[in-house]
Amino acid sequence: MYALAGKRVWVAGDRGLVGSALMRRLASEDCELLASPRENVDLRSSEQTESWVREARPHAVFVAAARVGGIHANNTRPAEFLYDNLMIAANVVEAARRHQVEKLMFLGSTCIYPRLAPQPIPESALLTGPLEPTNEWYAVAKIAGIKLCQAYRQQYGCDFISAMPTNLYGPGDNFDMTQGHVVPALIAKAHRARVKREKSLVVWGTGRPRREFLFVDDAADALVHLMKAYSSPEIVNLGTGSEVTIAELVEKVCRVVGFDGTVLYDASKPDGTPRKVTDVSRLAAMGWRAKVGLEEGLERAYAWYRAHPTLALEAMLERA
Ligand code: GFB
Repeated sequence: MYALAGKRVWVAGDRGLVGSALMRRLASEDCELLASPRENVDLRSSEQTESWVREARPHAVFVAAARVGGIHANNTRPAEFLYDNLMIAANVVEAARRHQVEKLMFLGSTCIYPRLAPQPIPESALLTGPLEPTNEWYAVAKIAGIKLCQAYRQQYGCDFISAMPTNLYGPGDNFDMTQGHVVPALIAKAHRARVKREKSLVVWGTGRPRREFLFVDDAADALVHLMKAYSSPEIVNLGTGSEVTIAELVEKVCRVVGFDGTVLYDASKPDGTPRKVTDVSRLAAMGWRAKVGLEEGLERAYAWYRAHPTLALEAMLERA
């Protein structure tokens, strides 16, 4: 067991979806929380990362900082998704080694697995086949991050571990209708359609892909659990083990938001990987399982979105 009590814990990416959930979750641990100031510390810079870690001297690090986005963002900004995520992973891992960080948790993603991996996807599927082209740049950077943790453990004895969260959603998400992931984008679209009394809502792709969605506060809880209880080079999936089609997700989002118009599918937009549901037995064997179901999670995400009217307004104005 690794005790967080009395430790300085740095959440890299504390303002993002996962990072902010980690900050909420870690508030109930008896540790000192550190957040690097965005204005002075660009984690793509090795000098700035190194000098922050040298001064802050964290005992433990969660690497939740990343360039992230939905299928369209991934597909259209390959250089940023590859470069930014490679640099963040390399800089944080190396600075952590140099300054004797006791434990580091690197966050990957389930898009690291082959496009046609066996379902539910076991951790052993890593590097067994070609990646999904819409997000291969992000996936390659995340695979490099995993391999850095494994290499630093092997060569330097660093206690660095990696977890692979499935598609996350919840408070603090990016509700941008073009750049965000499917859950926040659909919430924003359905909300706008209801408020503007539009007759229809356009959903990308065929509606047939299957995805697994994990509420972000559940993900943060699992990450803290692993930080305390897990120490191994093997990666660990973070998910619920259950899946829905995008069409089923759309129905649920429309119900939560109160939009009852027509749903149109734009098949000119990519579906991405056909199916992605994780095998969560490794995490379950460590005594952890998800608590928040999809309906409840969608309600909580929508409540957060409505409580942040500037975001709701921006989303409405953006495509108005
Ligand atoms: O969440 P999402 O963008 O990412 O899309 P991925 C999931 C599915 O929802 C795709 C469909 O089949 C989309 O075509 N979809 C329908 C929409 N309507 C929309 C919409 O309005 N917005 C969005 N974004 N999707 C991501 C990767 O893949 O998964 C990332 O690109 C990351 O790298 C993340 O790994 C977890 O699940 O396809």
